[in-house]
Amino acid sequence: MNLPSKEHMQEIVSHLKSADRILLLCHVSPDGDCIGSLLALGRALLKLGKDVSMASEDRVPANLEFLMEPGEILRTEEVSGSFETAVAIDSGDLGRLGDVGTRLFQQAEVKINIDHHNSNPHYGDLNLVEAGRAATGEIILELILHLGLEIDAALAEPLYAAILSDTGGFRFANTTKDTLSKAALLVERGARPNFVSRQIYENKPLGYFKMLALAFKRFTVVDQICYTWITYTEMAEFGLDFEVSEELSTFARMLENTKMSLVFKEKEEGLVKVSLRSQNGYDVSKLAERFGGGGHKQAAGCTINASLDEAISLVLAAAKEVGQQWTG
Ligand SMILES: [Mn+2]
Repeated sequence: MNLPSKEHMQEIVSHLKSADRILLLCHVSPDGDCIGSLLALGRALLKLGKDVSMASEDRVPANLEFLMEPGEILRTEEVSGSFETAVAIDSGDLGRLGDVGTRLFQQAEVKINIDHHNSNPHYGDLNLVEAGRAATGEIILELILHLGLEIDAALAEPLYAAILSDTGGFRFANTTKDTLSKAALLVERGARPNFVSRQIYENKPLGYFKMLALAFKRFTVVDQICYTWITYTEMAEFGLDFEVSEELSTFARMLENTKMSLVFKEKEEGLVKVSLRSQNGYDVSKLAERFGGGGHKQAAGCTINASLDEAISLVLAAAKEVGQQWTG
């Protein structure tokens, strides 16, 4: 594989080679990209003999637990000691690290920011931000190769999971020839495509299908905008963790003749997470930014402190206004 030689890449490589105590952090509501990237980089640095801690502010979702050894990823509140280097992974802004995560990051002498979000404000001392990448996992793969390490199965599988997750199973517009050739390399090195897909996308409890059925029944289309919602009490009745509701957006974006989809997920009373998805290259990250969120052009999110009804009418009104300006 040919490796683009980049100044910031080289700086980070030489810093990591000389660093000793390294803390790796992923974002709140961790997804396959950040967990896979975190594990791969953490394991790579352990191979180099570094003292590495990996931490997540929130619990690792059940469908990603197969990637890790028990206890391999700490909760940020369990992290102790000081770190000379902290690496933020897949976090579009500093706050995405969570309250404890942000504090740990800021306490480190050297702060490294590795990400692929367009809106990333380069909050690290060293930044490796490549918005053109489908997944942070792609950047981490290159970083590991630049560190001079071989990719074995223990590195390949989490990286494969990272790329699979952020391309929606190699279906989203960010899937490129380079993405697929990286995935092919990872399979060659021991990643198991069918096993990983089954763990991440299938293997669901019955309550998952009941939740989908309810949310599907609520699909409403106005001005080519599809929206639906689920409440926290419903999620509890179905025996599901909040994170599982994230997957609703994967389905909402499948609807024909729509410009965008909005999924309103009530996390608790008065707190609603909104997932925004668009088709045909429309930019929903701008819409999310209006509500203090952000993300990618075709996939973004925001959190609103309001009742479910209020959040729906607020975001829907803004979406209608933005949607009217979209042609194509
Ligand atoms: Mn990502």
